[in-house]
Amino acid sequence: MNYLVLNGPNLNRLGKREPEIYGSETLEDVKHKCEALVAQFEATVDFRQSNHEGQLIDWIHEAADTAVAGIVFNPGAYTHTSIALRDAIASVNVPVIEVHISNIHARESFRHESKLAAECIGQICGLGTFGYELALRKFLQS
Ligand code: CA2
Repeated sequence: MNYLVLNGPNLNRLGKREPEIYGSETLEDVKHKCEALVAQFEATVDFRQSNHEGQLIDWIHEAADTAVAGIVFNPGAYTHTSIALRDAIASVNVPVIEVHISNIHARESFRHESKLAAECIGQICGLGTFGYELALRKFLQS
């Protein structure tokens, strides 16, 4: 089985600023933890980040065409704005779990709504980077 972990805009800055909100791990640290987890199940993971909406859409389409078994998606601020990403998720037959490091419901009101969550099988937020591992574990046990 192969899984895809997608990260949206500014998440390449993880661990460099705002540790009180996002913790001190870098995205590279999260990548290594995800790789170590799936290896225990003899699965693989592609861990990617882009600051560009169109690139994220192309990767979601590619996942469908390459039989990826599940997508863990932290869409960053596109969560709250992007109908195009919502349509991309709806256009593929690949289960998606939305993950947020912070508790978006305990932050500014503009972060409370997700345009994407209704097209995902579930949403994890507020559990730090552990949310990525939880989402992968859900796929691995399916
Ligand atoms: O909590 C999350 O994972 C978010 O998806 C992170 C996004 C934010 O817009 C969402 O509302 C919630 C922001 C990602 C930017 O990451 C930073 C990392 C380090 C320093 C500053 C921003």
